[in-house]
Amino acid sequence: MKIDVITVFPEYLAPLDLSLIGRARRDGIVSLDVHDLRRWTHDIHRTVDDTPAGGGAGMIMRPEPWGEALDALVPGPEVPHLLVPSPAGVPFTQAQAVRLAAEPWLAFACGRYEGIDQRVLDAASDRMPVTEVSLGDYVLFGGEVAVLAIVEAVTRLIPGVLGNAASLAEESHNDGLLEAPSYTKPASWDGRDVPEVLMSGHHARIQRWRRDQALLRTAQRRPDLLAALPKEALDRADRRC
Ligand code: 6GU
Repeated sequence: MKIDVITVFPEYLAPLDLSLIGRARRDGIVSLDVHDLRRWTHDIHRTVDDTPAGGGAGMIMRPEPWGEALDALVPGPEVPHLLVPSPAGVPFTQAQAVRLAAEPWLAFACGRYEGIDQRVLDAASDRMPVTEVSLGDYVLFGGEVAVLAIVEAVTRLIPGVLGNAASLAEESHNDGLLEAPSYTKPASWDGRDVPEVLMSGHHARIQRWRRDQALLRTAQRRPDLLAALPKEALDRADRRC
């Protein structure tokens, strides 16, 4: 997968050299380039923002550097899926991460200040898919932290990036539920024991316990997820829980 990130703070993306994503890049599974938007400015101050049309607080990113950046990075005929992190975007979910993991090329446009002039996204939409995505209902200074999160969520789904593919199947959100709590050794720590069922070696009972814990957790913490489950997703034992 090819990934391009356009930002006025390239250093913010430095963590993408680390850990499993760094290894995927060195292994050639992911090719990731971070571009400084100011490369496409021409004035002495390398200006990227200006006051909002119609008035109001904050600054908006001017369209010209963005237009030049996208022209330079996307000469065609192939085009990336352009993702624009924004608190006004559609919620980023595991389902979307799964879809994006199958794409050959992603580009991220990181807005700062109060966002990017809408004409940039409208013009880009004429030649490539564009999606504004939000991490959740809170406001960050800019899109860079969202790119770190999205790139991590997407690249770990690419075959060969994660060591153990089985852990993907068993994690939170895969079946629409939050994952059950997990434990390791020692069996007793500081007066607290690992739940006895997990020490039983009884695979079916363990599976049932984990499923019940997932249902309980999801009901307590994310009733919206439970309500969204299709009816067929719950078996008879689930309903007793
Ligand atoms: Cl994707 N961007 C910004 N700037 N703020 C956010 C966000 C994204 N998601 C939640 N808050």
